[in-house]
Formats: sequence, C-alpha cells, structure tokens
Amino acid sequence: MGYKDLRDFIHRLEKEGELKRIKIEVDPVLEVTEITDRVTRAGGPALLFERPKGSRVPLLINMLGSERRMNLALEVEQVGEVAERIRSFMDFQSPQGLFDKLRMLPKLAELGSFFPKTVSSGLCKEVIRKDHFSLLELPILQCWPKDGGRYITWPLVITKSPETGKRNVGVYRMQVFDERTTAMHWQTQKHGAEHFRRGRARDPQGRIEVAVAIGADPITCLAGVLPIPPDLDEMMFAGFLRREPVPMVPCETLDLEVPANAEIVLEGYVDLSELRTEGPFGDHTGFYSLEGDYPVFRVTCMTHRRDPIYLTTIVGPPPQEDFFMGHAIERIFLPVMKMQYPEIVDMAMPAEGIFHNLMIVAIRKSYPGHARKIMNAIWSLGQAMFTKVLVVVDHDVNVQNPREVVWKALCAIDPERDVQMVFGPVDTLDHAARMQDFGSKMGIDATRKWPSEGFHRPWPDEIVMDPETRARVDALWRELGLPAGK
Ligand SMILES: Cc1cc2nc3c(=O)[nH]c(=O)nc-3n(C[C@H](O)[C@H](O)[C@H](O)COP(=O)(O)O)c2cc1C
Ligand SMILES: [Mn+2]
Repeated sequence: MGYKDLRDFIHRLEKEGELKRIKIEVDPVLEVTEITDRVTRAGGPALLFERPKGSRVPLLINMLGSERRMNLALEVEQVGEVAERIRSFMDFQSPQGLFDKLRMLPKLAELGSFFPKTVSSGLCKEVIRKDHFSLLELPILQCWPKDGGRYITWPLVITKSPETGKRNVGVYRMQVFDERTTAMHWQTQKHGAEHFRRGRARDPQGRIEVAVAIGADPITCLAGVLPIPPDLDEMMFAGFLRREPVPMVPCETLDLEVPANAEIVLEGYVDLSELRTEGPFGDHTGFYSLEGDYPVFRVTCMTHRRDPIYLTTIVGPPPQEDFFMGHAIERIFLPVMKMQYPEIVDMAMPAEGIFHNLMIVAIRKSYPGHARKIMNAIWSLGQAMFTKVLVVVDHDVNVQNPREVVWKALCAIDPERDVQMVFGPVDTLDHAARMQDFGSKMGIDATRKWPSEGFHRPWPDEIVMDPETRARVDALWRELGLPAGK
C-alpha cells in the first residue's frame, strides 16, 4: 500500500532516522538553501523546518535527497525492483496464443487497478479560500543570492490538452510576482508548454485552466518529473509505482482534478496572450538560468489542509536532491529503453553531467555503424533528445564507473573519425548553445572499430594477469607482509 499523504511519509522518515526537525527560526530567503545544500552533500536527512521566518506553514525539503529515502518512497530495497516490475509487465506485451492472452488477464486487471480514482472530497479541501488568501503566507524560498525572487520549486502543474482533453502533470518552477500571480516556467518542449500553444492556436485571446498541487505522497510528487510520452497520464504512472490509485478530487473552480491528498492546491489560469519576464534562477546546471519571457499563472482560489506542510526542493551545483530523482527515474525506465533497443546493456548519467550534458551508453555491438544508430535513437527518445554529449561504449565497459569509462573510451577513439555532430533541440537551460533551445550535440563512438567499419589494424587485447599467477600470488600474499592489494 502506498503512503497516504506527505505526512504519512514524514512519519516513516522519522521512524527510520531519516528526518530532522528544525525548531529554530530559519529564513526561507537563502538560509534554508545554505543549510540544505550542506546537508544533502553530507548525505544527511530530510529537513522539516517548523518555523520558517515570516510564515506559519512548516517547510519540508530534501525529502528524496538520498538513495535510501528514494527506496523508502518507492517501498523497495533497491530501485532495480521497480525496473523488474516494469519488465514483468512488458513481457506480456504481445500475446501469441490464447494461453498467453489468458495469462495476461490478471496483469491487465492489475494495471487497470492503478488508474487514478476520482473521489468526491479530500483533505486538500479542508480549507477553501476564494477570497482573502495570499501566496506570501507560504514559506516560499529565495534559493540563491541572484535569483529574481521567490520560487515555488516543486509544484505539480496540472493542465488538460485543449485538443485531446488528456491530463498532464509536470514540475515547472513558479516565480512569485505578487500575492496571486506567478510565472509558469514550462520549457518549450514540455507538455504544459504544448498545451499552452494548442490553446493559443484555438483562441489567442483565451486562457487555459491550470491547477497546482504542492506536497502529496512522495510518489505522486515524483510523478510530476517523469519523462513519459505526451497524453500518458503521470497520475496513472504514479498509481503503478505506489501500487494503489492516486485519489483525485475535482477542483472548486476548474474543470480539473488534483490529488486529494495534496497539502496545498492553487487553482487558476494562464492567459494565452500574456508573457512576463521570469528569472534569473540558480538552476541545476550550477549556474543561473537567464531571464526569459514566460506565461503568467493567476491564482483564483487556494485550498489546503487545516495545517498544511509546504514541500519544496533546491537545485544548484550538483549533486542536489534532483540528482536522486533523476537517477531513480533513469533506473526505472532503463527496461523500457532496453525493450525498444535490446542492444543497450546499461547507461549512466553522472551527477556532474546534470542529466542533459552527458550520457554514457554501453551496447552489444552487432553491425557496422551500430553505435551511430543508438545515438540517433537516443536523440529521438523523449527528453533524452537533450543529451549534449553521448558516449557509446562496448558492452564490456562498466558505465557505472567513470574512471573505467574515461580510460577505455578515450583509448578507443580516433576523434576525427569517431565524433559525430548533429543539430537539434537542446535543453532550455543550456547557456552555451548558440540560441536558446537550439544547438548542436556530439556523439562519441567509443566502441571497438571493426574491419567492416573501415578499420583494418588489429585491435589490441586488454591487459589481464593470468589466473595461475594470480592464484600463486594469492597464496604468497600473507608471507609478503604487504598491505591488501586489489
Ligand atoms: C526540482 C525540479 C524542478 C524542475 N523545474 C522545471 C522547470 O522549471 N521547467 C521545466 O520545464 N522543467 C522543470 N523540471 C523538469 C520537468 O519536471 C520534467 O522535464 C518533466 O518530465 C516535465 O513533464 P512533462 O514531460 O509532462 O512536461 C524540473 C524538475 C525538477 C526535479
Ligand atoms: Mn507529461
């Protein structure tokens, strides 16, 4: 059974020694960041600031900022178990005969049982406020000194496609402009931005309804970050991950539903003809993302629990909490990638590569040009399109070990021959790209080169000691009186 809500998870964290309550007053302007940054780097606990300065609402941060807490959230010993569950569902993809079809039924029923469930009321409705409310009541962070203001950093932004009516949930930061107005930083390739464009194409002077949920059970919160295809409901995926449907409750003033267990809900709209300068913001690249024009979210109603808790996170020089989210997501979706591209053995996105800057993929190479084929595949696979540097290595390179990758990949390349440049969409946060959202990407084919690829020199063997000598030295080791070797 999944966690009921945010505080259910908080209690679990507390029981596991994974939460620290901060009872002294701390300023959400900069101070919370400085404390959290130090704690995350030290592998420390989630932090519940009970007295954020200027607000009566406690603030939770670093909730998923370690592998252990991520596993607790997913209710697994290790994230591989989730990948295994996904694989077991995918094995049933294309039933051949009647027997296969029958065997599939319980799986399908199980899948069906994860669909979000509409409920008529929820704790997020304990207090409903259409007048006399202000965002400034919340302990919204100013994360870094040169930030353009305060930012809601972990909102679940809920919209509906003006065309298909399908729901999208994305985490897009929201800069607070005043008591009831924020920016909406959905980057151009994200699904919220697509809903905005579809809406504008229909009626440039119109608006789209937007609901924002802040704080819920941890998987529902994580689901807003999942890089899944458009028109696939993140709340369905959340139900699958928590093995229990996400209860959704209709908004007070909008034709949208929000997680019933949310701590805080903002209802409002985005005017399709309005843009405003947003930024700068200390971002997960470790640099400030620049100012830019973004849509404006106008809040018309706020609902919340009687004693809400404000969930937030910070991004900044890696690694931060978002690294643990991204890493779990990478592991969860690896089987899906492998199903489509069975030659993929493993992949890694090191923290310093900030997800979009560096991906290392190991493949079992079967034909000439195979590494280039995988580059093209990854550059056309959802948000992996943003990958700026993509290194493809042979199956026997351990991509989880950066030292081995640097050693073997660099030994394997003739740069002029093995580097492939392409143009395409790049991450909005890439400040080195020649234009925002458009630029070049580099693929490095670091696999062994074959005669069928025009390489006719012999490829040398890797140096490995023979087992007999190793065994003899093992036997001698104590007598040698040397420190333990590897
Ligand atoms: C803490 C955090 C903050 C994020 N902020 C933004 C943001 O401001 N804008 C954005 O486009 N994506 C942001 N993202 C990434 C999106 O949430 C992610 O790409 C997600 O898959 C988008 O959902 P969508 O595919 O439904 O658009 C953020 C992710 C995290 C973990
Ligand atoms: Mn989406």
